Amino acid sequence: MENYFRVRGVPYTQETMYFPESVKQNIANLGVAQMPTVQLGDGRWMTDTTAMIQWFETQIPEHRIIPDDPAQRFLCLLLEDYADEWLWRPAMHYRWYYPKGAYLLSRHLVDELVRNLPAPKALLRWNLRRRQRGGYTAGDGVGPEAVAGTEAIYGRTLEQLEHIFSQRDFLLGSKPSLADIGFSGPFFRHFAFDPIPLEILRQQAPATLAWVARLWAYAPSKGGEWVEGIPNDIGPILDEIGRAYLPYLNANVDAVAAGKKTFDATIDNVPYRGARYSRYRVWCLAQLRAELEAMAAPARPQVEELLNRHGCLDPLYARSELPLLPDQEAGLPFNGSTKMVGVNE
Ligand SMILES: N[C@@H](CCC(=O)N[C@@H](CS)C(=O)NCC(=O)O)C(=O)O
Repeated sequence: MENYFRVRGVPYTQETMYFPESVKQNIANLGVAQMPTVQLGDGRWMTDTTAMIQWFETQIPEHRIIPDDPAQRFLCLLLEDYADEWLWRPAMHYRWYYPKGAYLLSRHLVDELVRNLPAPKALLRWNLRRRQRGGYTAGDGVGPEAVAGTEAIYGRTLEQLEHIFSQRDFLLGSKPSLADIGFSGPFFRHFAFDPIPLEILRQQAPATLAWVARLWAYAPSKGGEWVEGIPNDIGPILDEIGRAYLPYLNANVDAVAAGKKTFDATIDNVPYRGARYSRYRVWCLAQLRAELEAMAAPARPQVEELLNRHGCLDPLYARSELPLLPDQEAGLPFNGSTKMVGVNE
């Protein structure tokens, strides 16, 4: 969200959320407790980066980061969703699995987020490590047999991005798009911040590390252009989405439809055991379909051909019924109905 505000030249101040006060405040203001939240100058509260960015795009027409070209627009939305909802998995893994990350980040987060709880800091840190592993790594499908496969996602991502950022400054050209902002989610505060993935990034993908900083330093006055159409070197990311992310979304749809709060799924040969179901991610899949269906000819058949070439079209439509709640997420970005994973249900 900060990268978005900087790229768009939106002035903001950052404030810490405190546990447990901010959780109560979030629920009262927004219906869900998650970060980041944004308070507008008129006092209104907002949640969910994806929905907030789309809302800000409608409010500030000049220098939009969602392209008008329908194929590029769809690509941006797909890459944003993938980076936000799937690359987050290796990001959480690296942060909480290895003691080096878990000790550093539990110290950092407890020092920053907890001020009034009358408990020893060491206990709070231990409890946070337990909570995060139980909610987001081992307790969200990444058991011992999924560790190597989860780390391989990061390795391939670095190869894909390094190739791109050795050729040009941003994913679609010489200025950022929503796709860059989506990838900044896992990169800016996770891969380029946490000790283990940062060391890998430094050694294996220096051009990608430079992109993290370049995005942070971008301002609308710097200008730039997008290329025409979809660059071929995005293809390997689309292959990955077709092989892994969309099949995961389908396994999640099956779990939500069956009311199974945890599920097992082998995705791209990686056995995830006891992954948490996510109602929010059913909505993500529905949004991607709706975007494609809203596209007119000739863009739609061209995009479908591209998706098909990279194994994304079949898994996008592999489930006929999506088990959405009535009006699910209709209140976003001013009111949320579900959290990212099912920890509030
Ligand atoms: N879809 C939301 C997800 C936000 C989210 O889940 N944020 C995490 C921290 S990065 C969170 O607040 N988790 C709440 C918790 O652990 O209880 C978005 O993109 O804003």
